Amino acid sequence: MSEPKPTILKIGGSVITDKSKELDVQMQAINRLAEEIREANVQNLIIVHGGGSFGHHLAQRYAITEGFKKETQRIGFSETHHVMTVLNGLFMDALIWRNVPAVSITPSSCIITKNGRIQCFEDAPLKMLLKMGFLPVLYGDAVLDTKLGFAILSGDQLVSVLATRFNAERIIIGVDVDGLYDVDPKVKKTAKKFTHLTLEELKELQSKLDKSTAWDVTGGMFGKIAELLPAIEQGIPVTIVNAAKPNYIYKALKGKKVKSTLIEKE
Ligand code: IP8
Repeated sequence: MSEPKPTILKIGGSVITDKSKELDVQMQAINRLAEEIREANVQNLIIVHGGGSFGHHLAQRYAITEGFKKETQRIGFSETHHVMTVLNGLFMDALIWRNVPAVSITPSSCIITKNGRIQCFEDAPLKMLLKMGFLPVLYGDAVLDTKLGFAILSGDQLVSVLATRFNAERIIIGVDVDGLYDVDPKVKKTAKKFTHLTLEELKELQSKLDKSTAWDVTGGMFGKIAELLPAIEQGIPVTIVNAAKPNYIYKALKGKKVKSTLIEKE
């Protein structure tokens, strides 16, 4: 019998934290999302969340993405990883208190990167958790790197690797806007949202997408999309949906109609 195909849900750091303020958690959003995830009750679900104002500020302050260059960065690596475990703990609390059998997987304990790209990933515990009906939860993290000493692993790279490795059924990306736009809709009111894109259309668009966002060391919307290309190429559909709006994630998980952008291979 073939392995069941998982659904991969990414919750952006901009939804569960206020990215403009350091270490500012949005507990209301975390609780609401935990409720929606419980209600949707999707089997074979894997969740990945981002760093928001927990990981990104510290990663930037200590230049963690540049790798280990000076002694003062050592405590910075520890701090960046630690605050991610704190944010993850708050998310886990919200899920487990609602009777969701979620189990946290610490990326820095099972993944090593090479120049920022995943080189080795011990995924046996994750596979077994899924098999046993648990909901594994991972996150963007500060990880060890064979070339740089250490690096930042974005939740989006993790999503893409999980999806391609486990041949996911679908990917749902929860962000703080209604989908993928031609320009940043928070800056330009006239921004145009895409409802459906093929891989070819997406590639054409890529050069025009928003390349950076303040406080995001892993590349904002542009980085997100670039990371997802291998999964889309493998035929895994990606839905980009607003996780900051009540019930959008619930509807996306249930496969119901919701304002979003769907990206498919063809
Ligand atoms: O928010 C980055 O993960 P992302 C995590 O998914 C850190 O890009 C530690 C900055």
